[in-house]
Amino acid sequence: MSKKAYSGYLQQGYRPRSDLIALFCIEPGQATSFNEAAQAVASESSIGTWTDISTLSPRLKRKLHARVFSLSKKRGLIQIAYPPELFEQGNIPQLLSSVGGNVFGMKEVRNLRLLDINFPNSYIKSFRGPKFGINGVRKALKVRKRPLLGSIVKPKLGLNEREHAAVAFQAWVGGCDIVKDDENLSSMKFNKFEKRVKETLWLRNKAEKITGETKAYMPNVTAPFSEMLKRAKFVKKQGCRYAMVDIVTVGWSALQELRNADLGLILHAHRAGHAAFTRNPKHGISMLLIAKLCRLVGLDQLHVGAIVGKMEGTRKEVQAIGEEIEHSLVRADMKQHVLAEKWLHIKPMLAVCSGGLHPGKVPSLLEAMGKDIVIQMGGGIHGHPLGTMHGAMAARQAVDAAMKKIPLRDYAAGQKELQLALRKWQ
Ligand code: RUB
Ligand code: CA
Repeated sequence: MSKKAYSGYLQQGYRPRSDLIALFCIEPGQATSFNEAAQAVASESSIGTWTDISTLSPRLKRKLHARVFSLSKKRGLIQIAYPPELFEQGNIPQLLSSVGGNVFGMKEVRNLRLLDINFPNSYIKSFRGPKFGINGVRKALKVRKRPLLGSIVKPKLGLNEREHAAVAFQAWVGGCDIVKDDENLSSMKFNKFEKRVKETLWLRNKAEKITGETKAYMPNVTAPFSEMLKRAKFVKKQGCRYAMVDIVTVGWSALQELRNADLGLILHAHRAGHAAFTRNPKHGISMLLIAKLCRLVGLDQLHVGAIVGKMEGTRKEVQAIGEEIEHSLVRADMKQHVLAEKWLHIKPMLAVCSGGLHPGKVPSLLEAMGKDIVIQMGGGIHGHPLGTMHGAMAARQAVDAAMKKIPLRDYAAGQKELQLALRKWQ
């Protein structure tokens, strides 16, 4: 590689104005210095390549090159400023092909992690953001203060349409606000999408009548895009409030299209597969950034981790994601690798805590994440010794206890369902 080709991308002390800023953690590759690696990343993610080229005039380079303007070799952190002209408005795939593309495979870096991006106002303005956001979801479900309670029909695959609907019904009647499909349930031989949606909404209506509460179903519309859109339209026509989508496997282009179709559905984002690139703390893309992109695109609620559940994710990381998607002004926190952000017109997105939760975990979850969350339990409801309905009752009792700040053990004294749940899992 020509070291000369990657030179000229370092400008410490440069003050970004309308630039897009990316925060990376870098571990240089063999025989590469930290500064060289930083410049190689800035070059390849903006306008450069491995050798000098006659087609890149000094004038063009001056105008469009990215600048490494902050370096901390000790912490392995760099910040790069990119001229806004390098990014097409409202195009997430193009953004990631630039700052989250070739750079991850370059020999100049052994490890590279894209931690966060601060977007220029002009870029943020080119997205719609969530249609509903936290307030819109609360309004639709008529739940103002407490966390929303959700369940995932389990087993994740295997039930037929009627069995699926019956499980959802039990969860609603027991006290869940929302019931969702699991990430790998779409339209199966044994459980067809349209039939499932019809059967489940039928029992949703019945559950609403019985309980006097608003109940929601989140059918998983994940599929190749044209089919996904067809399913989302079908769902809307059937009187459903939500659609759920697997964000990583359908991809950014499909997500943008789904949001821009503006069907009036609350969009629930499941992140199955994110850990393939978010989990290694040294390499890949942070979940925080994935969450920011989902908010820009305009999904209404997103799985962010559960801290006390079955999936990886430290308390601080999950809290930082929760704050990033909820606040309109985010302050920089370099300890947590968070850049400042002004979200302008973009509404807050609701955090979904899920994965390995049961009633016993509700108070600590609420303490860590606040009450603007969806608490989802699959196993933690359907695994209740008395079955799904009692499991949902136990979960709702745990939410009520936590809202009243009464210790679960005390609250459970008068509530058989919660007592049994605590006995099994605590
Ligand atoms: C929940 C479940 C969800 C996970 C995904 O089921 O399977 O798919 O929440 O993880 P259960 P994350 O309650 O039985 O564990 O929410 O971290 O993306
Ligand atoms: Ca799941």
